[in-house]
Amino acid sequence: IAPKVKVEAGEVIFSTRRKIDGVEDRNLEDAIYAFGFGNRCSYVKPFGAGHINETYAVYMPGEGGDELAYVLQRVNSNVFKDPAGVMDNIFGVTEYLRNVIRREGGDPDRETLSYIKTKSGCNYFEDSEGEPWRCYNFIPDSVCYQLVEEPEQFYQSGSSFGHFLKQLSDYPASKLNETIPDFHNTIRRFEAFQVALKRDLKNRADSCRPEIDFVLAREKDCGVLVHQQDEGILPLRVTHNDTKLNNILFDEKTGKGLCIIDLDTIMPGLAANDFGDSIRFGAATAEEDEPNLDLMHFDISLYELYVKGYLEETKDVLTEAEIGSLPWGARLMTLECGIRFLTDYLQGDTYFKTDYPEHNLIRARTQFRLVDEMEQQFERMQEIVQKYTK
Ligand code: ADP
Ligand code: GN1
Ligand code: MG
Repeated sequence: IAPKVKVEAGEVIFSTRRKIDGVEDRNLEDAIYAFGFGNRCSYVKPFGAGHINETYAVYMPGEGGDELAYVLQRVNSNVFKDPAGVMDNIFGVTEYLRNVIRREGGDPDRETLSYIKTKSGCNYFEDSEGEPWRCYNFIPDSVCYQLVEEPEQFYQSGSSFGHFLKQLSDYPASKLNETIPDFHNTIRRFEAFQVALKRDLKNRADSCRPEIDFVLAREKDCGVLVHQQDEGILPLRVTHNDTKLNNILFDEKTGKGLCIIDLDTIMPGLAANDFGDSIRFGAATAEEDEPNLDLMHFDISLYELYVKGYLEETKDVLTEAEIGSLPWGARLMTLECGIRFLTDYLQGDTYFKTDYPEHNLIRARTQFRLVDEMEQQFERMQEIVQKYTK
């Protein structure tokens, strides 16, 4: 049984009531004032477990004491070179979603994020070092998980991401900025890996020969979906592109999928990639950075639950070719993510946040373990998709 791994807030790092020893972040403080919380804010804690942005929980005085009221994020400008473009996408998509949710009879304040403008009316704040900050309302009575705790959660996750695809199916894709070019172009990811390997900047290649060989043996696989996209067999849709379990909030009371978060990478993309990224992260028996590979397996029963939830929502929207491409999405998003971790390891950890020198290598290994097991069970994975298409 998987351990409970809810996402919790850390220690107080900023407070308007007392000085916090050893922590001073003028930019964080400036951001708090820029969004108008100023002295009203009680305190701030680091929050979340994303690999890219810095996330903070902002507490305000409430009726029953201090309450987590806002989520404040410093956007990683090394990853997102055009923060204004990112924020345009986010404001555009969330405003659109609010209307869709209203029409569905849902609650737009809970089922999508409500971003807040700065006091001067901008959709983000640029600090003294030029780094972008943005802010949204925390959704009360919601939880976020690093691992599937109850299998039902993964069914909910499939259903939510499937529903999200449907909600955005008429969103004008031409309005979207491509926030990270070629984000899920697996061929380009393979090429970037080859460059990193050739340069071997940190002399790390010798420490990961089996992993390097694993990737090199799968060069052809990298083109499977990209070619189908180029040939027009697979259509582009508005996709989320980062559909990890920890990018969805669950309703604490009902346990149902509530709100999709982390909208930075919403771009035109393939349905198979969104499906696949969810499987990569959620249909696994251990966390992405589990050092003990014996604990890491692809759980095909979780896969089946996700397929069920996802196809219940999307089977009348997706084309036959798209449905057929879903199992490949799982294999390739897992392979691609492993390639990205390994590339970052070879380059010296400049992209993903790491806690220790081998962190990216450990992550790459878990992904390749999953790929290996998916390859072995691929026929079964395809049968399961067919089963829920009828
Ligand atoms: P990143 O790009 O760094 O992943 P996210 O927008 O996904 O940024 O936020 C980082 C993490 O913060 C999420 O994975 C989640 O753990 C946590 N988080 C963000 N918003 C909430 C929320 N409203 N409730 C609970 N956790 C949240
Ligand atoms: C990053 O930001 P976060 O932690 O949700 C990454 C994803 C990877 C994921 C691996 C913008 O997601 O593409 O799949 O880490 N996001 C970006 O855990 O690169
Ligand atoms: Mg995230």
